[in-house]
Amino acid sequence: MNQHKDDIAAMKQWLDCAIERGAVPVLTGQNGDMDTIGSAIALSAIHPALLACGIHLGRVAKRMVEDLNAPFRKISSQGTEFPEKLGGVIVVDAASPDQVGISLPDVPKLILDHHATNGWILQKGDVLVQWDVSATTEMVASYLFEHAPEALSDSVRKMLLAGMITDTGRFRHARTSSFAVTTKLLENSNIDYAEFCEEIEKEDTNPSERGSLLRGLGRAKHHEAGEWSLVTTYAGTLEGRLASMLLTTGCDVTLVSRHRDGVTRLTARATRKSTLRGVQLGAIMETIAELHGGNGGGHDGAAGWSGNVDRIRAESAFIAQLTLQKKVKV
Ligand SMILES: [Mn+2]
Repeated sequence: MNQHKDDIAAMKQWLDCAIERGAVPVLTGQNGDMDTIGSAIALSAIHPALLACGIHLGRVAKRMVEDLNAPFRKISSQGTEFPEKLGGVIVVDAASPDQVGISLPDVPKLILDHHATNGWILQKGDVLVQWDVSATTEMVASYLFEHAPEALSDSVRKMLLAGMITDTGRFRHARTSSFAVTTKLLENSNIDYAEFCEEIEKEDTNPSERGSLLRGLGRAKHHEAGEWSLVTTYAGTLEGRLASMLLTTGCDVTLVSRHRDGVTRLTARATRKSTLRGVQLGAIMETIAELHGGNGGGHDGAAGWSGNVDRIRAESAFIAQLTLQKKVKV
């Protein structure tokens, strides 16, 4: 696509200038999922001035970083000191500044994102690259193929693949372009795809987490939300996994909520069939943030919100918004 070609050129230009000016931290989204971490680490491989950093590593990402001994710096949400000579910052896979979890320094930014909704406000010198693709690692891979093929070691390829595999739900909702990029990542590598998939899927829950998942399943309730079939429940941990598990019951949408220390968090998932027919979870979460405060957004099929209203009210707000989304004939 021509737009993508222009974006890659804009990235190249931004990166060349930033690297000349000084150090360039590559900041990850605060959920620390495999897509954001894999994107940051892979992009950082193009030049020593770049370093992947963020406030949190999710479960899969933590294991991958440890296994591959990948360079990643954990920073704290407050009082992070950046190098004095900062060339700029890159933010990967975060739909808005508050999804990074730290206050960003006032330097030129390069933002790479694939969310349907976004809350970035650009200043002079900033570049936002937003593609309608399944994973941010797909964007980073496209850049590396073009401008830094020497950086594509097996470890870097694995980081990119892992982001793709997790963000597409093991390719269940991958766009066509994801397959082409994946093929290119596997070609000329020593990666055994099936073995690598198993490695990523190795689910290592502890007994207390398994208990929490099972209780979450036990509490699940079915609702008719307008034209959509919705299953809701609440759980104290692993909400994303629980939401995905519930989707296999055959409903259209699932919602898992949790309340801890005065903060309610909503995690929703929808089937591809329902997003094709009009479900837009990211838009629902954004609306909840407008109506009830807090932060919300994401993709059509996977989104979240967190804020200060109680769990029941947040859940009702979600059901009300989902009810408003009309089913379109396809
Ligand atoms: Mn992503």
